[in-house]
Amino acid sequence: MKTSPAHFPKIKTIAYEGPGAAHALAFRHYNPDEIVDGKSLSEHMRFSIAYWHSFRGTGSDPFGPGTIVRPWETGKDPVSVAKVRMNAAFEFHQKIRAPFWAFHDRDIAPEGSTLAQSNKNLEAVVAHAKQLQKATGVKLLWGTANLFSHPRYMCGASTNPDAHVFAYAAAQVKSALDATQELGGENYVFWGGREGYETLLNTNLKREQDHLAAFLHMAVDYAKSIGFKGQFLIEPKPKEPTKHQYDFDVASGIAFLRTYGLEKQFKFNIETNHATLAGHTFQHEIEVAASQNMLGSIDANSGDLLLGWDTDQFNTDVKELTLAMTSILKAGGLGSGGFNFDAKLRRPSIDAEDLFHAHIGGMDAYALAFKLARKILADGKFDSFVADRYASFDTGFGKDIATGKANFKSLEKLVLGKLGEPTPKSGKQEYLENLLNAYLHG
Ligand code: XUL
Ligand code: CO
Repeated sequence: MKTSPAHFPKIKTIAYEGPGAAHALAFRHYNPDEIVDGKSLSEHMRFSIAYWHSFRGTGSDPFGPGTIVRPWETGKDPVSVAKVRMNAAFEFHQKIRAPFWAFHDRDIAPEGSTLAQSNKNLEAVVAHAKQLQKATGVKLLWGTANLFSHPRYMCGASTNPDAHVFAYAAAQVKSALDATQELGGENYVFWGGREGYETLLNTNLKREQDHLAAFLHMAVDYAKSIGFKGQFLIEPKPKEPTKHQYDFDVASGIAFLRTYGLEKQFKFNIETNHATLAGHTFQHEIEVAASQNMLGSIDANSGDLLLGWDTDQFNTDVKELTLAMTSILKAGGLGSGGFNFDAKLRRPSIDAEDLFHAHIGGMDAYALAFKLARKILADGKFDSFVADRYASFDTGFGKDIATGKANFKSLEKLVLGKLGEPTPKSGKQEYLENLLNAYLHG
């Protein structure tokens, strides 16, 4: 299919040139064709581009309007503009060599004055996306519905005190699921949007959580009815836009899903900036999800700890990503998930070229982290240290504790008898931090 005229005429497909690359517009660590364990790096990383940031982001912030003006934002009506914009997006995917994309319904197609009109717009753009996917080989990592921008959702969608808003949101997600299914989406994401509260003075917390669960059950049932085989994902975030979001972090997400019998249908889409907003590290959230076999996908970005809000920056922190990668690889990878760059350009980064620099930086940092994590795991030094640290639970009375054969009385007998006082053992944190630095910096 014809996607010309080229929207990025000055930029060629980004080549892998290795760590000594002479050009800024080249990969230093991400070689999509490199084979690792019988699979290409492209297949391992499953990089995805967030449509909302890269193709709908304008650089606006609470203090001023957008700064980024794209030449492709023209056309006779909003649906035509949406299609041209999408051509630019798929050209970008090909040049940056990202095999997946992710969208909200309202990112790709304009909201109409009625739900029927919005659905019509969405269907028209989805048909266009389907052709572009076929022509380029780019696939859909996940779809989702924007249940937070329109004023009707100011008090939430499924947790809105008005059942009418719940019904509207249900109808919207029904169409978003249809769109995701039509485009072969491998996952469907629920990020809480405004599912939370500003004040308990006007909020029935229990009812809102019950309604959120009812909504998710309806989504699961509908997905089943249309034969959608993708993975459902919850994306936790502790605050912003509401003061308290119900999907606070992975641990509270697990408790919620189990409480309402949804734990078999959902995994987690973990976002770095959301983890740090919750007072956790990125790696912590991954470990908590992995510990319950609920690690699904990653929204790859970072925050700025000095700012303290969801700045959604491209992550170039190799140390943070290497630690995260060790946990992801130990968990067996992301399955149908991927690394979705839910990250946006800084407000003054107004050139089309900046979009390339941003994604090159993110992809290279993740690819390098992947390689370092593989080396760390292959060497096994940290793993054997940790295994040794818990070895007392592998034999004797420790094994009895781990296997449920011990009890307070049997243990008391041991301590009063031959065991006596335990011998303190060092946790060796500084030694381990130095070991990690040796992997990162030689
Ligand atoms: C918001 C956020 C969303 C979700 C999709 O903080 O991360 O963009 O990823 O709704
Ligand atoms: Co996100």
